[in-house]
Amino acid sequence: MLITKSELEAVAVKPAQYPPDDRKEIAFAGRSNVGKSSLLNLLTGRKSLARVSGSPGKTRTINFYSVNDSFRIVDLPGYGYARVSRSVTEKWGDMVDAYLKSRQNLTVVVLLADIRHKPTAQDIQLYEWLRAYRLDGLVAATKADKISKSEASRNLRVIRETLGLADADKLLPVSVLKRTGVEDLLAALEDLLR
Ligand SMILES: Nc1nc2c(ncn2[C@@H]2O[C@H](COP(=O)(O)OP(=O)(O)OP(=O)(O)O)[C@@H](O)[C@H]2O)c(=O)[nH]1
Ligand SMILES: [Mg+2]
Repeated sequence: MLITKSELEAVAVKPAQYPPDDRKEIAFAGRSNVGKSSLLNLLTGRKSLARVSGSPGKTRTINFYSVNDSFRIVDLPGYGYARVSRSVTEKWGDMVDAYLKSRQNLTVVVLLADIRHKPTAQDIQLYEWLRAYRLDGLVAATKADKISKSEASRNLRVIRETLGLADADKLLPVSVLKRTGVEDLLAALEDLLR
């Protein structure tokens, strides 16, 4: 799949602000700072379509991007970011929960996990939830440029085991810095959108 057109279509903090559920959506979910917005920019070939930051908690709204006029990629705020007040954190969670639980046209959720770290309890919970709802899921292991090849294959095994991925489940290493893993990810998404 080649992405030839992408644009911000809607920004939402509640369901009334979502665009119509007339086409399939792929959501990017994962911890704050894991690289969701960066990966969106890499896939769409647009450096500053989504805002990226070195400090966690950059994306605070649910951002809907129209892609090729045919489907959407939805950039979600990250979880597990402690430097905001508890009530803000809860609202954040509720906002993402409402999207994940109610969106009829949500087809695929890409869970992003930092290749350097063991998935957290929240990562595990999200992945289990996706399975329970029989949503198509795949996992992208981000920031693959940060470690050596041998370390990467060891860590990919740990991520697989910790999340309880089945052999058929996809775990794809990606690096925004080195621009690697994009084609495999796009091919996997294309399959799941069919
Ligand atoms: N080395 C390296 N850095 C990356 C990569 N992907 C993202 N980053 C950096 O990680 C930081 C966080 O990236 P974002 O894309 O803003 O992360 P996010 O998951 O959208 O974060 P929130 O919006 O807070 O949930 C930025 O400083 C990025 O430049 C990667 O593949 N390699
Ligand atoms: Mg972001």
